[in-house]
Amino acid sequence: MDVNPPGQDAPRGNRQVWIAAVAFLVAVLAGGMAAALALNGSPGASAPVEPTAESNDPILFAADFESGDLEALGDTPWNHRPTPPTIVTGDARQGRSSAEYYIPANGERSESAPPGLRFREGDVVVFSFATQLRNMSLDTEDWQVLVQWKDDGDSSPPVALVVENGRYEIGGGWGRSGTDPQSAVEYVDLGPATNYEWVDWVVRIQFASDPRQGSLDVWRDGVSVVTDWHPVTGTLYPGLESYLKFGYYRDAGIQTPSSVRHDDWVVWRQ
Ligand SMILES: [Ca+2]
Repeated sequence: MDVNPPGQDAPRGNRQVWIAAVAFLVAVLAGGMAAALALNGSPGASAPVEPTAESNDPILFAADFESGDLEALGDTPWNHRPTPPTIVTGDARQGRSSAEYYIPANGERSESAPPGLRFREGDVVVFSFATQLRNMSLDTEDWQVLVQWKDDGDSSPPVALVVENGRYEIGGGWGRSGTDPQSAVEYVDLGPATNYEWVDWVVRIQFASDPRQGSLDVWRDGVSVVTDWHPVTGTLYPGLESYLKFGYYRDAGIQTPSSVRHDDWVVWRQ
């Protein structure tokens, strides 16, 4: 490229190029930082704190699995293919016990759907919980789901916390009615997934079928990893309510017997 057009002296031309190069570099760095902040969140954003007795934010659901029974999770045998969750003692995130969702070879799901949790247009709800993967196949593209904010319809959920290719991700949207194509899906990365490591999650969802209104914030181990993300398919599907399902749900073709432990679930409305 000729940086010294005829009639211009070389030193001036070089200086202009150098200044332009620096300006370009600054613009690229600024753009990169903005993009990184969009995905990774602002460093100063702190996670919502669980309501106190004096708070106006009502707690909708809580389960620490210390009582030894799973009654609070409701009775949904259709979610147990083939095994229901069990209470396990030791290596808990909180207290002594947690809930273990186990899937053997050729199994498909072991999930809980706490009764009475319904999410509608305009609801803003915070979900605080901890998960631990155990003996999970991590180097696979086969889908594996830990939490679903599931629509009432037959499609895949608008929002789900998943593990894929050794990473945690959150997103969804496959099968939303009225979306063209209906296979539109969008996930954002939440960092590496490692077996036998407890991870604390806080997920704040503004439920809306309009992508301009529906938004997600996520904190991982107290660090903001997603800030004000608006999935293109919204956080609800039009005309449908959503509910909460958590546990472990995966491609039935996965042969490895593995499990997911959950502990310290608290859900509240903001
Ligand atoms: Ca516990």
